[in-house]
Amino acid sequence: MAHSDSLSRDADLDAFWMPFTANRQFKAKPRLLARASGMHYFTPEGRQILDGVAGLWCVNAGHGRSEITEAVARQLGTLDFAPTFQMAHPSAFELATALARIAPPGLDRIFFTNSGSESVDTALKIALAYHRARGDAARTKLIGRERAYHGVGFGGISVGGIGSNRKTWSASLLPGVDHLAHTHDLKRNAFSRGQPAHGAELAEELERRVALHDPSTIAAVIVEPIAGSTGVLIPPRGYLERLRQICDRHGILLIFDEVITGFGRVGAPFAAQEFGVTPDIMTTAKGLTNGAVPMGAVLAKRSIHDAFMQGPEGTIELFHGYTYSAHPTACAAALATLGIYAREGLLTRAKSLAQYWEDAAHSLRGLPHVIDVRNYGLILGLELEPAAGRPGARGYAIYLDCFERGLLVRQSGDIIALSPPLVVERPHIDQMFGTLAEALRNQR
Ligand code: PXG
Repeated sequence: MAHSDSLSRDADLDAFWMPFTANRQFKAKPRLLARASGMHYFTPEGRQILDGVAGLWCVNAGHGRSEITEAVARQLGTLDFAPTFQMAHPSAFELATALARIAPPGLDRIFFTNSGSESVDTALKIALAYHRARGDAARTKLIGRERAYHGVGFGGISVGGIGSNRKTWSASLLPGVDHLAHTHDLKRNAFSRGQPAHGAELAEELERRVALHDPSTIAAVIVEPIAGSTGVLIPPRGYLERLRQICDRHGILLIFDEVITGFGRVGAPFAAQEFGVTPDIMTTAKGLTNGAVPMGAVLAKRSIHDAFMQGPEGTIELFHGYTYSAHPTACAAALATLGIYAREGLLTRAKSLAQYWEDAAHSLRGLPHVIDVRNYGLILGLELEPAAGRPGARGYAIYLDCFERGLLVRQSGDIIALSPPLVVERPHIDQMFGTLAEALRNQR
């Protein structure tokens, strides 16, 4: 066994304070991943695990892509780091140009970050600064949505709609934030295939928030086109279109957080294109580099960017950026990734598999505890009846059982999500739903 495959004698489990993890539970019975290739992870013992979630919704081209490895190695050997403050390096421009080419119409000005959380905070800051740059400085309010996940920065948790976050850090959230209702409605929409039929009217809530606060005070609305982390909530038909109309009516910017829906997950490069609704600003990360190197990008309409390009030429127009914005290694990984997506047609491949995926998903209907199956592109949300008095326990049991059976899924409370690499083949899909069915039957 290679040294790096397993824990060395010098490493114990205590020092690493793990993110979004039940640390004590994990450390009592750790699950380690040592290698990955194509559709699979391998444990240190060599057990093969089918990756049902593209790592964490990010490895869209599958694991171990040599094109990315080689591009990163080449870049590190040529230019390991270059500042992008007041200077730059060529691949930053190449990547921005390549991204603009696959972006929704007009979103061709690109700001680089290192993660989804940074993309969200960057987008919110751009929105606020944009209104100010145009002399509309009273627009300071932001509107998010219940059950939204926008990463972990203070901006992101403020517009996010996760109760526990808002409780723990309640005194430190951004002021002037309001939330729309979420769109999850099992009574009317359970077992929908694709976009649910009911709930477009929930967008009218925005009109009410606007009336309450006065339109002249609202800077932006941020939503995930499909909410991922909080359990795969697919937008009702007509909902996003109505949000767009209301924002237009009142001069409010619409931000789509496409950190998980971007880069082919829904069958088009971005959900904006798939749903035919163009936001003013879009946040991305994850699939941008196939998860190989941390990187995010915020795509803004040219008119938003141009509003900043005024005043004396020597002024810094947007006082914002990260040491690692457009890091050369990340740019190299992203360019190689976009090359793979283009050559292999991965940004639209989900569309050709979506029907097969949907039929396989809905075969779970009727199995023990299943109260909803929902799907879009290559995404599954499987909702289970919570065990009495033990919310989340059933979801965790299924997650563990699947892992034992050689399938990696994501669990959020009693909801299980799948979002495989976009190179998935039909036999993998059969295996995923077969394993899930066994795990469900195995539950009491
Ligand atoms: N926005 C959205 C919509 C996300 O899904 C972020 C922002 C933050 O990205 P970073 O790169 O800062 O983590 C995310 C992250 C899950 C899961 O299990 C989802 C995310 C992260 C971890 C787990 O669904 N999404």
